[in-house]
Amino acid sequence: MAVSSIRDEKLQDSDFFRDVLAGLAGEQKTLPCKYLYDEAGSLLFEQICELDDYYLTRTEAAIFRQHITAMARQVGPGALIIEPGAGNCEKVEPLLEHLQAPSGYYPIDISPEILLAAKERITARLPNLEVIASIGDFTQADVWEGLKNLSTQKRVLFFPGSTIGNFTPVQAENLLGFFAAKLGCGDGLLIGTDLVKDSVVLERAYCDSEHVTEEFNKNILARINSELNGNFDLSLFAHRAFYHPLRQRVEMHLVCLKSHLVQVAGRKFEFAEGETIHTENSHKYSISGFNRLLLRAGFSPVCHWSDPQQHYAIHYAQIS
Ligand code: AVI
Repeated sequence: MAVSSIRDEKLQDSDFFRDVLAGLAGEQKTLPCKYLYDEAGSLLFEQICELDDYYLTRTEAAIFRQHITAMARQVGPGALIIEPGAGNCEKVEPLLEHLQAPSGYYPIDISPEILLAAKERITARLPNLEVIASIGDFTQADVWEGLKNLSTQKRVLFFPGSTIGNFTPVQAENLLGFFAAKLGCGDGLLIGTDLVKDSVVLERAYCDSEHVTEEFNKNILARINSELNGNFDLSLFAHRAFYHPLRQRVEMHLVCLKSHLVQVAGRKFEFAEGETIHTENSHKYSISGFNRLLLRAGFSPVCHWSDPQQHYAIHYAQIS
């Protein structure tokens, strides 16, 4: 068999291939936001986190800094901290440092390089802490298997970054329900959410003046071009992000500027002028709205910490 046809077969077997083709075939074209994060997309996201207009990352970090002692007290002694989608594990470090005799740290991530480098860094800083790195997709059952062999007084799931906002409320409820099923009575969840606020502040965060979010959004088309043999002309699409008050979310789209045909993996897709590809939702919650979501998923809300401007919140909830 020729090398190119083996490559094509592999390509057609991938989730990326299936999801992109299905997403572009719909009435409202969509692309799952998880595909924004290839290597280039992840670097652009890191840049977004540093932007003045993108308040989320620095606000969450400030809340952690200010309330870390109270958070550690709430988690309690002897806890095992589990972090799905841990990445470089930087956000959890202050918490690990402040905990009383934690029984271990169990980060889960799809990138072995990033996770193993983080494990080394944490072990050098906290040599008494057992770090058990689990490599894989945190929505899959196998990456949680390692927990069965670990005895602990209490498990606490750490899920910062407002990642939960990128799921629809129904998906978020299912994901939190999946997390709840990994925990037992008295176990906890420490989770970051972006709060509902003035649409001007929200839209500035997702339409930043330095155009990094625009580049991040368009990068998904570049990724399709290089990985799925697409021929998107990036100059024929514009970045658009707006707050939808009824859905309480910022929607990110790519707007087609001129009607034309695009080919992806040999399939043709028609684009009309003004038509959009919906690339991301970023849901915003009130405190009470998120508490209701926690309850539906099987958690009892305990407390939350916020910043003075009420832009962002970190919630602690438990299984009771
Ligand atoms: C990863 N996630 C929480 C970000 C957010 O704010 O929804 C992703 C993002 N999209 C555009 N800017 C940042």
